[in-house]
Amino acid sequence: MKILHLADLHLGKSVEGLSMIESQQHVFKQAIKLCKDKNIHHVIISGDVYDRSIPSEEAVSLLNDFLSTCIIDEHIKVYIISGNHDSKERLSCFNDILERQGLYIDTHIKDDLSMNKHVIKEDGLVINIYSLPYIYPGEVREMSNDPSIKSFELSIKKILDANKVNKDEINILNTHYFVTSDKEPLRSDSESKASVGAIEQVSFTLFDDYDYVALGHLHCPQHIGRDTVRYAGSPLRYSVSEIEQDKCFTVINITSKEDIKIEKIDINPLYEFIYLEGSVDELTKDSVTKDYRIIFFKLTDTTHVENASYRLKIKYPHFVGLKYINIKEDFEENSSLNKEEDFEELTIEEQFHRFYKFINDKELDDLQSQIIKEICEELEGEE
Ligand SMILES: [Mn+2]
Repeated sequence: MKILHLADLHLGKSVEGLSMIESQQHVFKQAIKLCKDKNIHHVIISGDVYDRSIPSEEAVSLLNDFLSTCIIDEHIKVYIISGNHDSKERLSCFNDILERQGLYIDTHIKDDLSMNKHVIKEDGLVINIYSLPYIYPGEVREMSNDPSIKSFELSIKKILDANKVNKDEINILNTHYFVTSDKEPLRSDSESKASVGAIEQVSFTLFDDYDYVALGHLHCPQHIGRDTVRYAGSPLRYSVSEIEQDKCFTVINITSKEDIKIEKIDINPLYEFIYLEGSVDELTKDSVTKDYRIIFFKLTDTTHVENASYRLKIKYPHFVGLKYINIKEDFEENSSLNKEEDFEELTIEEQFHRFYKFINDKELDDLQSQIIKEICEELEGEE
């Protein structure tokens, strides 16, 4: 029995102004082909289906295409929970009709804290999929009338304690939280930083009763604590910090309660996401243009280059950003230069030397020093 685990689709997302919708469509095509090739009839999506609580029309239409192909054409059942980026109401409308077709979208737990449970009976196995969508501790505190619930950890423990699982059956939990072990998890800049902090950390040991924990939230595919507590990760690189991360489809292969194996299958992105390093002149020298790469430039120029973005954009249409690696960009915020006590006492020439070194992390060369000397002398002559 196989299940495809997906998460953090962030449909409708743009990366530095470039829409990811075609790339996301390309991922869905591969997902459907994978299900057909491997005879997979169940797909779990662990939250952050959309990038925003009010998704764009094209994002809604893309999800509709994917779900109808799965459910109507391929008879694949789909189990979705909401993440912190999703609107509970917008994601779960028409639920009663959809469940009859094999689409289960859970955005709430019940008032008595019980989670929705979906039972799969296949290949002689009974598998329960429990849905625990992203819920704030305050909501659980109110529902349970328990003022002691002040953290995510306590709120999740409260919910899990209210749901007794049958340990003779195979139990899967589909959820979307910042789950950690004693090892630091791999993080990305495209995760919402406001919602990934110490107060949100939940220990993987809370989920010991579940044979597989399908996680969403962190964008790097990885297991937490044990092999079967797992972030599927986002299917695409959504920020420069993810350039090095290999994105994959996670397939759960269940033979028995004791035998659950994970298979990771590479996702082929429509656009590769890479760094290119060099000066603006070097990077725009050749006539070859590489269209199918999203590029973030690390510019080696030591001064800001006029029209750099424009020149790069002409050659590299999917250019998403640049950084001058040899120039300090943050000197205004962290400037200590004019706070230096003796700075005001220096001559203009000395001040310039110090300023140049502060910005460029090196001294003026002989020719530059000579030019500055002459300019300063000229200025002094005018006074
Ligand atoms: Mn996410």
